[in-house]
Amino acid sequence: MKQKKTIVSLALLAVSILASPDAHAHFGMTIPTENIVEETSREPLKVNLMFAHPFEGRSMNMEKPATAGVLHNGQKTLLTDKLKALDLTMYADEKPSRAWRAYHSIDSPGDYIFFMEPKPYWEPAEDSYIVHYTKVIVNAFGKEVGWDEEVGMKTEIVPLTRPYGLYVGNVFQGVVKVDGKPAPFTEVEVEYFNRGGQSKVQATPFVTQVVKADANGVFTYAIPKAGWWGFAALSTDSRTLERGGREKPVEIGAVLWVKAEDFR
Ligand SMILES: [Cu+2]
Repeated sequence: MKQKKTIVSLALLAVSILASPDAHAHFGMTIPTENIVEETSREPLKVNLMFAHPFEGRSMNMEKPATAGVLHNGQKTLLTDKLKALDLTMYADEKPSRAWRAYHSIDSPGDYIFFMEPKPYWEPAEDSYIVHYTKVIVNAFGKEVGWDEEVGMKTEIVPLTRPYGLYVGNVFQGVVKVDGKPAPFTEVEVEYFNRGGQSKVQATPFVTQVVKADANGVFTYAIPKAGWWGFAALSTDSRTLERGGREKPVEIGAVLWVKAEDFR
């Protein structure tokens, strides 16, 4: 009897190990070279567009995004056609994966919201497609206007906390929206961009922090460490996509990246 139990738990362990490498916590990523611009530069700002497991240090090959763009002073500029393909190694010992880079001149004051809609990514471990509508906000020349505007994506996190100039320990809040309406009780996964793999965890649950939005779609998280943090609010799309003659679900994520710095 005891032996049977051991066999069963070993089998479960094997299943969880097999399933784990790609079962959790994918994040669309939009990481700019800087998120606060105070001086004019001749060089355009670079924004890397990626698809990865930000803490564990594995990135996926990403097809060219369906849409990439920037919202500034109420005006949307599409950058899709000008994206440059990159083979990026984000973590130590990793094979390079296909990522994309957007370039945009930061030449007038106010906030710039960079956003992307990737093409659906097939994830066999979840028997599902994944589409992460991802964005990041860059502040320019001291004018703090625009960060709480909506891009109007299928699903989107609208920040309630100003998403730049954040100290470590600050509480961050945002509203999760789907089709422009608050999405109550949505699960939000939170991950640190563990570039270079410097940070280690005590146990698996530390990799991806999980909070849920409240009845108004508002989630809250206190940022514990300096660096880039991603929030991914996950829902299931009402549409399905066909694969091999079968209809498959589509996980839609509203992803927002913010950067925190130490108080000095
Ligand atoms: Cu993956």
